Amino acid sequence: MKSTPTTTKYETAFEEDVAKGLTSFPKYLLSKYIYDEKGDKLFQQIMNMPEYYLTNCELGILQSHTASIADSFNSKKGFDLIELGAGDGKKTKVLLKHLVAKNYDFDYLPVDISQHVLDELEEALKTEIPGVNIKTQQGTYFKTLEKLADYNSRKKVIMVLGSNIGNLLHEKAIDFLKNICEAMSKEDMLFMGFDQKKDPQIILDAYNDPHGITEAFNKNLLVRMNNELEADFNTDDFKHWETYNPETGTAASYLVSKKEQQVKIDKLGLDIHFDAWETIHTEISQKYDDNIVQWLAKEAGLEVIEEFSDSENCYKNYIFRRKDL
Ligand code: AVI
Repeated sequence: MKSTPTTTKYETAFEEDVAKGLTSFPKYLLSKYIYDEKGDKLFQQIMNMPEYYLTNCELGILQSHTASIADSFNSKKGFDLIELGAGDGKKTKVLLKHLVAKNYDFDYLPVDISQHVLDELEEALKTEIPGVNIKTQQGTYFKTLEKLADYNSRKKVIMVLGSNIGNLLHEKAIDFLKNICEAMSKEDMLFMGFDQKKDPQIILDAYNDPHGITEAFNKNLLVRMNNELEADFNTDDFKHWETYNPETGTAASYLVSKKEQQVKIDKLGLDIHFDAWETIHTEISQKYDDNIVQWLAKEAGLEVIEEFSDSENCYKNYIFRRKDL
């Protein structure tokens, strides 16, 4: 049965994106919508799972290369450390502790869409690392970057941890890097984490844990549609499925309909038909190697000037500069 939206006017981007994604073929949903309050909590749990090696790998890199990383951040007039997507700051605190202990002259500007996340981070830093001069920035990455482009009295270090770039297709990742590049001056740098290609089984296990946490995280898209769009998805009728293509380095998440079914999304006036075993593509988590990272950098007008990794090259944090200045 054909399913077309009965209305073209949507109140929110979520409504519009859901209507577009579920009336396309093949069906898809955007992974950014996983992150409501429950999705944030599930992602915290994912980061604490042994299978989700990314967090510990990056934490290990920050712990074992703290002094060199801090040194590369520094300049004569000190620096402003701008972190995009600050979260709970667990990994960043390793750097902040060192920077404060060694009396570096810096301000810390965490950027997050959620004021609640920023308030909690500020509160935690007050007691855990009181020497940090924190200036929280609430807003989207792009809006904040535009604003911070004029922040030029001293060196800017833009930091993006967690391999967040991996949730973007290459084309979008280049746009993201270009936006950052445009906000950078000659002396500024970008410090960014990229999960690396590795044994495909390790990657599959990270996104297909036996505890069912990643499954609940993926299915939170269905739960959100039920809660916010008056939909009647039965989460048990969908299977969480993960694939990894070792050639392209792309891990992809799907929700697969276990049977032929009809789902109503009342708020959008939609009746969505699923064939048995039809898919909804929900997320990509791209894995990289040096060649891909250098190519992305070049396309965006950046160049890699240094890299830090763990002993098994499981994960890398690269430092980039603008190439054209
Ligand atoms: C936030 N992002 C980098 C995570 C990732 O690894 O793609 C989200 C995630 N999805 C499933 N597990 C974790």
